[in-house]
Amino acid sequence: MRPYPESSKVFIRYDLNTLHRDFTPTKSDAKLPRSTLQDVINTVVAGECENISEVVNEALKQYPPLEVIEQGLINGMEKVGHLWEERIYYLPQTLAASDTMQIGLEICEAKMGHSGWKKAVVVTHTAEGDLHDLGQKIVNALLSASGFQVIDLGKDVPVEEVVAAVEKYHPVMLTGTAGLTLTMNAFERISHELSYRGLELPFVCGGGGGVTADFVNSFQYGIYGTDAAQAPPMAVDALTGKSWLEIRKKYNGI
Ligand code: B12
Repeated sequence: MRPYPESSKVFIRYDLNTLHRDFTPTKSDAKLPRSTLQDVINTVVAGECENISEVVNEALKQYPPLEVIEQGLINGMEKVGHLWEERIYYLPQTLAASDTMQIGLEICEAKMGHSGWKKAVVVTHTAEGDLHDLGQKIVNALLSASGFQVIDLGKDVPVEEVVAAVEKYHPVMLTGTAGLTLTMNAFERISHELSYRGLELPFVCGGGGGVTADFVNSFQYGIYGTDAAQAPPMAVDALTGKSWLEIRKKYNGI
């Protein structure tokens, strides 16, 4: 029987290798010496869950946890965000990178003893009756990478549960994803409930099926998101005091 070839030569990362980028520091990173932080960045970008504990622990010997989070993990995930926007990375690479970042975050947070470095809370969900949660997972990954605390309610979330989460966590923004024309009406029901309870906040909805700008803009607080990559800048707008109407105008033009 022929022996198996060495695995590193079997699995070639054409996505990364053909880019001729090794994720060495960019201009904005120039102040960073080639360091363990760079290893953290590279490990996140490559989505190497199996290696992240070791490189993060190495980095923690040199840098405080907050720096490992901001300069290493988030920096790496920001690069993944760009690769996603450029359509170089697809779902599997993005989710692998996000999982890798999460493992690193947990190690750093355990060392800090808290997760108080987060900017603000965003609640995300996939509509009641709907299992199409891949868009939401990307939204979660990109928001966490940008320093937001994501309350991930998951998929097929009843309307009342979404409203209760807004009441409980006071997020700066709520997001909804739906893949089915049949389920997207839950967004409208959520909007009515929020309005009834005086809970005013940007409610950014995206997805497939019939989820269109016309539909989302037809209910109060609704802002249409075409791409998960819009979620972090929208949340930053909300955090810096822009109203849902201002954010809607900026992104949907009405
Ligand atoms: C994968 C898939 C499934 C998987 C879902 C797995 C999962 N964990 O998500 C499974 C197998 C479970 C599934 C089941 C069904 N599916 Co299906 N599915 C798909 C498929 C092939 C891909 C959807 C997808 O994940 N796209 C990729 C993600 C990343 O895209 P996305 O969610 O739209 O997110 C992007 C944007 O919309 C945006 N976005 C999304 N949310 C948000 C939020 C914010 C804040 C922002 C800013 C942006 C944003 O950002 C993302 C990109 O960056 C589509 C067909 C297609 N090619 O689209 C059919 C499709 C959605 N499914 C369909 C159907 C009919 C079904 C079933 C009813 C089939 C059946 N008879 O059982 C069931 C329903 C199950 C249920 N109750 O939900 C139809 C829907 C038709 C319609 N108009 O309603 C489609 C369109 C297929 C078709 N052409 O008929 N499906």
